Amino acid sequence: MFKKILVANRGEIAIRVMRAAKELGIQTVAVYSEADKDAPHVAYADEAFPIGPAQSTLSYLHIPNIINAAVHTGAEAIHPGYGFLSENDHFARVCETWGLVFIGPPAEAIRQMGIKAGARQIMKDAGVPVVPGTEGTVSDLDEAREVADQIGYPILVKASFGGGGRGIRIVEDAGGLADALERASREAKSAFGQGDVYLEKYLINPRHIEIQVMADKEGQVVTLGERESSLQRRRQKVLEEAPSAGVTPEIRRRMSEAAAAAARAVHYQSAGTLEFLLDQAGHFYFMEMNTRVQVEHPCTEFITGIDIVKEQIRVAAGLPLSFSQDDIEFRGWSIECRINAEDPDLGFRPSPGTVTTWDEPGGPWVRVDAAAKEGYTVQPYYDSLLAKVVTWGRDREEAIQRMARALDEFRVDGVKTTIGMHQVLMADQEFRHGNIHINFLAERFKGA
Ligand code: MV4
Repeated sequence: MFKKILVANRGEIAIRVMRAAKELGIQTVAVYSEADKDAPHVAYADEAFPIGPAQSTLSYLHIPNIINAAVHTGAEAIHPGYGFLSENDHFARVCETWGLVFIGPPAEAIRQMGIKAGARQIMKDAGVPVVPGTEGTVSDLDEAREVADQIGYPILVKASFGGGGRGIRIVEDAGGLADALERASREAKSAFGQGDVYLEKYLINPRHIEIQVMADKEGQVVTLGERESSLQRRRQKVLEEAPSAGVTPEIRRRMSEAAAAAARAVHYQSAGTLEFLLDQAGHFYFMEMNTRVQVEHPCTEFITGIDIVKEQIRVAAGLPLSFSQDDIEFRGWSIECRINAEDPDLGFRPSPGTVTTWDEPGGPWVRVDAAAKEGYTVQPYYDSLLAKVVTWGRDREEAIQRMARALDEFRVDGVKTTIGMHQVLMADQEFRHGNIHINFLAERFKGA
């Protein structure tokens, strides 16, 4: 096992990773920008190393500074967390060059899944259902017209490179196709430096379901069930849960099989997530693979009892997963609410400032992963996630009641937060019935 690892991230996920390291008896190195000298992740670490100015391109995204920190402190491996360098295959390769272990999948698996049109083809070849659409990228307007006529409108134009909803256009009819292709391609080119696009049939009000997978160097691939993350606004996830109220045991079995086949197809290692869209008829389609640990991994940890980050570190050190598929039993229900420093009255604009009151919820089956406290200043440079409140219950109803109770206990002053929005959601009848889909929040909370 490693003696010392470096965590190339900040905030709650940096602390989450260091907690796993500590339980494994591993020393931790934090890195920090000039804005983060007094940040909680720095205080938590055994040692800390500065990596540059506040702006993340010059610090948390600056590969030479991070490699230098690892070499200088004698760390043997680097955990990238989520965001920042976590899905950068170039970074994974540079780590290798310097004799550092990247705690994540092989660089080649990251690269393959980063090219969305290519990932679609790999999945198709592996027998994983994909949304009807083009074979690879669109080469010209004639081809696009032909495919679109075949699959029927509405269709989506998607950028092959990048993600996060950039470079996506809905096309209602043949008249809008040329313009959408042009705009999506231009947007992708300016955002990701690459303008390739592909077409998919546009699914109406599907659920967004993802399967957690883990794999080790011995080729063992296990699946840890699904999470539902349909509740998003402007492509930002707001609330996740595991399992999903829309997934039957039969769908779960078939989706898990598809996810395992997908992971095998790219010789996956470490933790990863296969994203699917599930339509109202119960058909599911591969959308993307996330080759990192996700924000919402605690929901899966609650219903399986598996520490996903500890397993990532084990696998990176060359050890087998500590459990097999037969050991996995799902128990109860888990919900995660993302508490952001945002102002609901200003269209959820980020609300930086200094936290003057911080009273976290506690009690049975409530987990709070946070990196804020009294006196902590929310920086404008980074994302606005303040805390994740995660609850477990024997069933969905109990997990929701417990979340409502936990949210009521949570007191934050000094910055505006999304706690109130979650309280409204917990009381919403449609949500309580589990009748949700990817457009639910936009429809239910117009302007919210
Ligand atoms: C889709 C879709 C409907 N049909 N693809 C949005 C982000 C990107 N990664 C994929 N996205 C979507 N792809 C087809 N063929 C709807 C969305 C989508 C969405 C997906 C998951 C969660 C929230 C969403 C919100 C709007 C649109």
